Amino acid sequence: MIKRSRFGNPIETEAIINKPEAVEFSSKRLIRTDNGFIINLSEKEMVFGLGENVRGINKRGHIYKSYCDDNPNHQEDTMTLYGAHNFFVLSDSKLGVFLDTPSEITFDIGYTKASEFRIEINKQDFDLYIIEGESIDKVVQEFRGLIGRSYIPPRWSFGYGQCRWSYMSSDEVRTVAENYEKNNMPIDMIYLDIDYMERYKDFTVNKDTFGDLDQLISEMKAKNIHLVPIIDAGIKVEEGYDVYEEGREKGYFCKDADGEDFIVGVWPGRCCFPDMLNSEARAWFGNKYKVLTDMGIDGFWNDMNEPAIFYSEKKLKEAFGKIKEFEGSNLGVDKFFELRDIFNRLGNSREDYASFYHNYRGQKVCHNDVHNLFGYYMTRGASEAFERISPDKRILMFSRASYVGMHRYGGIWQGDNKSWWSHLLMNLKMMPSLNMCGFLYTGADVGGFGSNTTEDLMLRWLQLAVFTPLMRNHSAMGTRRQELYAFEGTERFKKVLDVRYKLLPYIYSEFMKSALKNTMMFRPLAFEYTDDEIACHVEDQLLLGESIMIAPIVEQNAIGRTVYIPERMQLVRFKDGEVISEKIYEKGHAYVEAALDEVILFVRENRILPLSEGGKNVTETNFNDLSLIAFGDEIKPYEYYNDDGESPVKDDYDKYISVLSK
Ligand code: MIG
Repeated sequence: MIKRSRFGNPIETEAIINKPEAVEFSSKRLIRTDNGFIINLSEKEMVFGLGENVRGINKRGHIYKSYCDDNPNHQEDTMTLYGAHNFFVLSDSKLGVFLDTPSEITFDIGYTKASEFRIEINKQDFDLYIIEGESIDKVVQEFRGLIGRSYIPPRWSFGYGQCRWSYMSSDEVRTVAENYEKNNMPIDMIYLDIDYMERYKDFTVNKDTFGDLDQLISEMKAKNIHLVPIIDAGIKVEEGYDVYEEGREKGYFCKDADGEDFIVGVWPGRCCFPDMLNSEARAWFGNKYKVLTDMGIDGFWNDMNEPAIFYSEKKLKEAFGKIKEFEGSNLGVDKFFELRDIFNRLGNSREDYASFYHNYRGQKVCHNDVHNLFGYYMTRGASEAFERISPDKRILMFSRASYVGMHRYGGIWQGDNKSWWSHLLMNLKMMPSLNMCGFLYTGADVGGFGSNTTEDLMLRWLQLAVFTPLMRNHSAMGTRRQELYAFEGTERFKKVLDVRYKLLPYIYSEFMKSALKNTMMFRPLAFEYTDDEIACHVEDQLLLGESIMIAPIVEQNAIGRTVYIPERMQLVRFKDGEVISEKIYEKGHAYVEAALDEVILFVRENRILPLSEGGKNVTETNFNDLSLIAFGDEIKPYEYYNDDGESPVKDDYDKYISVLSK
C-alpha cells in the first residue's frame, strides 16, 4: 500500500512515474516536526536504504545527508557522497519511506539519540511516500514500481573494463589492449578519461595525441573492445569553441543573480554549466554526444555532475583580496588558519551553489534548491538523445552524481574511492542499498581510485567485482599502475578475471530479471532470512540473484574467512580454471579458505547456477551452452533470461526466458 502526502509546494523531480493521488498526511510511525519527522525506533528495528552512503548495510547509528557531493576522500564519518537517494525501509515495521525533494535532507538514524530516527528537511516543500508491505522485498518492489524501470545497458558492458586517468594517447590505449591480449586476459572496454579531449573541452578530441581516434575505435572494435569516453559537466569558456558559443548565444547556461552566465573553474579552467534542468538546453547538450557516436562510440560516463566546482570566479576574487590583506601582517594563529583555509574552502562551496540559477519549467530556480537533480538531468539529457541517435542499439551510460529517477536513464559508479580494504567492503555494502533505489548497473572503481593499490587488495577486490554488473578497474593519475598485467603475479589475475566470463550468463540473466520485475539483484541476508537474528546482522555477505550467496574476503593477509551459512548451501570454488563443487554446509558458521587467486561462492539448496565456458570478451562468450551447478532433491527450474544483448528492451519478457532444469 502506497500513500503520498504533499507538503508545501514541491519542485517536480520526476523521480516518480506513477504518482498516486495525494492524501492528507497521517502515520502511526512518522511524527511531524517543524522541519521534518521523527520515527521512534524499537530495539529490533533496522534501517536499510539511502543508496550511496558510507557505513553499514543497516544504517542505524549514524548521520547521513542527501546532498550530491564530490568527496574523493570519504571516510567512515563522511555524510555526503555523490548520489542523493532518499529511500529507506524499516525492517521490523516493513515500512518504506521516500522523500521526494531535490534539496538537502539530514537523516540522523539513532545517532543523537539511539532510539530516535530524526529527519530534517531543508525546505518544507516535498512529497512524502509511505509504503507498507508484507515483506521488505515487497516494499522495495512497490517503490521500484513507482519510480519506473531501471536502465538496461548493452550486454557487452557486463564484461571487464580497464580505465585509468592518464591514458595520454591512442598509442597508450593500444598498449593497454595489447597487454591484455598478450597475457590472455579478457577485456571488453577501455575507458578514455579527460585526456582524450582538447584541453578538457567536451565533444572535442586532442588532435596531437588522439588524432587517429576514428581509427583507434575501429581497431578496438575488431578486437571487440569498446572505447568509453568521459563527458564532464562544465563547458570551457573560450571564443571559437562551438559548444560554448552556441550555449552562450542560446542562453543555455546557468545564470548568476544578475542574469549573466555563471562562471566556475573546473578542469578546463573557466567554465559554464549547461542548464541541465532546462529541457531545451538538456536536449541540446544531449545531441552533442552525437559527435562521438558518429565516430563509432557506444558508451559514455558522465563526470563532475554534482556539479563539482573547483572555484567560482566570485569567490576566487574574494580569496585573492584576503590574501593581499593578510600579506605583511603579523598573523596570529586564528588568522593563519584562516589564511591556510582560504583556498581549501573554494571547492564545492554552498555559497556558490546558492548563487546560480536554472530555468526549470519556465521558472527561475536557485541551484541550491534543486542541487540533487543536476547529475540526474545531465544523464537524462544524454539518454534521451540516445533514443534519437541510436534507436536500435543500447548505449552504455553511467554517471557519478545521481538522484532517484536517474536510474531510468543510466547506471552509476560509486564515485572516487581509495585503495583501502575498508572501501572494498563499502563497495559490497552499497550494492543492495543502490538496488533498492533502482540503480542496478553499478560497481566501484576496482582496486581503488585514489592512493596506491597493492597486489593482494587488487586480487581480493576483483573477487568481489566478478559479481558486480559494472566491473571497471580505475585509478587516478599519479597512483601506482593497476592494470592487471602491472603486477608480478599476472597469472593469478587472469585466473580471477576468467571467472567473470564464466558467471556472465547468470549475472546478465539476474540483472535483467531485476530490471524487468523491479526486484533487487543484490540483497542483504536480512531480507531473506528475516527470522534469523544472526543472518539479519551479517554485513559482509550478500545474496546475488535467486541462486547464490557471495562472501568475499575483504581483509589483508587473510587466507580465508568466517562465513555465516543461513541455510544448507554448497561451496563452489573457482580454482585454476576449474569449477569445483565442494562441501555442503548446514546452517551455521564455517571457516572457509580461499587463496589469492580463487573465487568462492555458495549455491543455495535446490537452486541452479548456470555457467558458461568463459571467453575472451562478452561477444565471444557462449550464453547458450551452459553447465548447471546445483544440489538437492527438489531442484527448482531456473528461469534463464537472455536476449541479443543490444536491442532496446521492450516489455516482452517471456520471449527471452528459457527454463533450465536439472
Ligand atoms: O577531479 O577525470 O571521479 O573517475 O578519473 C577529478 C578525472 C575528475 C573524477 C572522477 C574520476 C576521474 C577524474 N575525475
